This record gives sequence, C-alpha cells and structure tokens, in this order.
Amino acid sequence: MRGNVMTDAQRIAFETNGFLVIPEALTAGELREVRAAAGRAEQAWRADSKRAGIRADTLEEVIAPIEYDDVLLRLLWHPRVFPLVRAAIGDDVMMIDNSYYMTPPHTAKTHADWHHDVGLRGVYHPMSILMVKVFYLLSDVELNSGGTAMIPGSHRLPMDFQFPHVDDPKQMPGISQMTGKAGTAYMFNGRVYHAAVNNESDHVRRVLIYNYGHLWMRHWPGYEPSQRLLDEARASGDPVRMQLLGLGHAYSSYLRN
Ligand SMILES: O=C(O)CCC(=O)C(=O)O
Repeated sequence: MRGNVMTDAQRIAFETNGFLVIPEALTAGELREVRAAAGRAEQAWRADSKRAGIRADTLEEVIAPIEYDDVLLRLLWHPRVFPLVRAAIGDDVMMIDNSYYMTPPHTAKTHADWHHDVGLRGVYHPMSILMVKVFYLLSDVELNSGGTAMIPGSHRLPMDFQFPHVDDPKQMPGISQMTGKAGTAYMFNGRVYHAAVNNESDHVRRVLIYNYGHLWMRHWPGYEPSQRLLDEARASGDPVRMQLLGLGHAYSSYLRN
C-alpha cells in the first residue's frame, strides 16, 4: 500500500471517529459537470419505471448511476478522494455498490434508521476495514436536510453492542451530523453506526454514493457492473478502472502503482 496519502489529521480522524470530511472535494467546475450528469441520469430513470431503483415517499434512488454517464463512472476514481479510500481499504480495493439518492423534502420518517453497513457477527476485529462509503453532496446539507448522522468511534464496538432505540434518528445520544456545501465529500468505515435524519427542509437532498470493499468480496446484489462497463474497462487497459469493477483475481490481484 502507498503511504502518506492521508495527512496526519485525516488519518487520526478516520481511525478515531471512523469518518472523514473532505471539504470542496469537487471543484466548482466538477460540481457543475457532476450535477448535470446526475440530472441526465435522473431524467432517464424517471422516464422509464423499469429502471432499477427505489421510488418511495422517503427516498428516490437511482441504482448504479455509473451505468448512466461516464462523468459518474469516473467519480469512482476521483483524484482527490479515491486515494484516501485506497489508503483506508488497501490495494485490493473494489467497488461494492453505487447510488444516486434523492431524499424528498418533509419526509415523514427517515429512509435509513440506525444501522451498520457491514460486520461479521461473532467476530470482533475492530482493526479490519471491510467497507468504506463515500458520499458526494450535490445539494447543500444542513442539520435538518435529511443528511447522514453517525456515532463517532462506533466502528470499534462489537456488533452486538446495545444502542438505545430512538423514534427519531436525531434522538440517538452522541451523534455527529454530516453537513456541508454541495461539493463536499465524506467517507466512513462501513462499521460505523449511522442513519439518515428526517428531511425536514423544503429542499430535496441529493447525494451520490460510492461504496468500496475488497476484490475478494462480491458486489452488492443488484449493483453488479453491466457487461458493457466491464468490456469498456478491459478495453481501457486501466488497472484501477478494471479492479474497481471487479476484474482481477480475488485472492492475488492488487493495484501496484
Ligand atoms: O442517506 C444517508 O445519509 C444514509 C444512507 C445509509 O444509511 C447508507 O448508505 O447505508
């Protein structure tokens, strides 16, 4: 693994809290381009109800935005964010799933109550990182915008740790809410206990999500890359692009540069 990609402050934040905020991860120009691409994806998705996704009052999800537009595909290996993910996961990093979430205004309840994304029941191994998820904010997110809330340090707790039950996600003790301007990114260890708070604002909350794990894992069911994306990745000859889409030997491939 390449060293010194994270600053000391980033490394300490990620190890102790389990998450890291990357302000201005997208430049103004990138944000414009990504928003336009996400808008095109949303339009195509809305025009065809057979396209995979969630169409609910609490959440609209375009499944696999990387299939819709190369701008959204290339965010998988964004030059300021992907090196941080690779530093956290290791050189066998692979994409697990990817989504475009649109949380409607004034949701009656959250689309995602408190949970871990990953963890091995019966195995307490707090130093291992199985998944890292990156969120890119495409809209400004404030405390009441339906954003992610996390419990700092909860990735170190065993899977059977008893968190209190709360009716409103914001009532969970000790939470830290992810807020920021559009263009901000944050990444977190999938073992961190997290939720989305209710969107009490007048605005749709828009985020792109890229989830990463190891090449020996499987893509989340329903998020497997299409044959077209795999063929294009092979044709590109780009080892990062190929491995992120799952091409390589599960037990011996890894990125070398
Ligand atoms: O929408 C959010 O902020 C939370 C999403 C979530 O819980 C997840 O991706 O696992």
